[in-house]
Amino acid sequence: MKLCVTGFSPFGGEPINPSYETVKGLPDRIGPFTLIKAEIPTSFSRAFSTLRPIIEAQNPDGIILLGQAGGRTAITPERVAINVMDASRPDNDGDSPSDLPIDPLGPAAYFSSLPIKKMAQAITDAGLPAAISNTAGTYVCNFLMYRTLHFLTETHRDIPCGFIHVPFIPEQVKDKNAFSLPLSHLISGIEAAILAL
Ligand code: PCA
Repeated sequence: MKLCVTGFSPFGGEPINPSYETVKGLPDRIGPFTLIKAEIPTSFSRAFSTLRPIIEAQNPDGIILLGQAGGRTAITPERVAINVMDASRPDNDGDSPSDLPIDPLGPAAYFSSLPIKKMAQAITDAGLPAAISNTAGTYVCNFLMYRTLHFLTETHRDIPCGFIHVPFIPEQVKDKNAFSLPLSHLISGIEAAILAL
């Protein structure tokens, strides 16, 4: 079985994005899954156009999208993506949509189709902090989760798909007063979540 796991490119002046660092650090096989790894640009216009051909070419059996949520104190499976783009800072192409729908004809929201409670429990059982998040924000991460779930629905691909936000790693917080988790912990937390799928 194939599992597509993605992380984002660095944004907001950060030199790295812990979500893609985590993706790179995951083994190529986890349980029954062979991983298909990809880096997604932190860009409203290019994020889904990067992921879509991968889904079409690979027909994965599941999709886990990862992103950075600096300031969060746990690995957080997201419950829902909403049909809103409202950027508080420009994306990597300088776009900052304000109060716009992702798809004017789309539903207000899509729920994650990952077993988020089971995944959060598996991360906790691995000795790491986890919590369900009820908002993926209104920036590029929420956008990618919404667009991907919308595409899977429209193309009748009935596969589990959702988003997990990860905190900063220690290298990023030397000049900030913010929570971080070592990259090795992010990797083992996400590995535990994948095994719970
Ligand atoms: N986090 C941002 C976008 C890219 C990322 O890693 C977000 O939460 O929207």
